[in-house]
Amino acid sequence: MPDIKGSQVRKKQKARPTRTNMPASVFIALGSNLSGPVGQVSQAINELKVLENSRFIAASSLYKTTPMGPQDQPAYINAVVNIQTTQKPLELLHSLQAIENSHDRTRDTGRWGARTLDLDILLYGIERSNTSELTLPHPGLQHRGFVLYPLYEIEPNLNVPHLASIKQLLDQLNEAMPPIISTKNLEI
Ligand code: A4P
Ligand code: MG
Repeated sequence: MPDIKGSQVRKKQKARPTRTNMPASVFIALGSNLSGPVGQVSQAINELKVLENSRFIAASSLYKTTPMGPQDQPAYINAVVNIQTTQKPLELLHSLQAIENSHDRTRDTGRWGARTLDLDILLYGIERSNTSELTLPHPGLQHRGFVLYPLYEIEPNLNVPHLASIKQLLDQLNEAMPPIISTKNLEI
């Protein structure tokens, strides 16, 4: 006699969507202070809109921010994008690095040096990672106004996994909001 009960159970388990195929909500920080930063960030946002196996949810405004780190470098343009993706965390990191490279990103400018385009994964769902290749949530998230303000703009009710609400993080930071760049009438 075939084990009908067992095979039905197995069938049911097979039909159920597995957690690994569920899209994750991901927040990505964009930053640039070289080679036309407004254009660099705007173009990168367009590239994220068509990222493979992903759905674009929202993009913040563009913020003009004072450099963190060495002060003898141009001001930055920063923004945050929210996507849903079925790309796995490391796969996504490599996709973002490929976009950085296509923007002529070099990695020889020293710590916190000027760059054409930086794409950092701030949050990948509630995922935690503690390797040097990928740290999640991004370790700088709660210390950076240029990340928290655009994040707050697109998700004001966000509870930052493993940290606090976005409002609490902004209160703790106690930093003025950087100016928003109007991209109307701008050649980008
Ligand atoms: N890496 C680990 N975790 C992550 C993550 N969550 N997302 C690894 C992305 N990458 C992650 O990155 C260095 C390594 O971090 C990679 O190999 C990756 O595997 P990188 O992009 O090559 O170098 P980086 O960005 O210069 O490094 P770092 O230290 O992350 O710099 P930050 O923290 O991004 O700071 N001032 C203003 N106003 N606005 C800015 O955007 N950005 C920086 C760079 C300095 N000052 C700034 C700004
Ligand atoms: Mg980076």
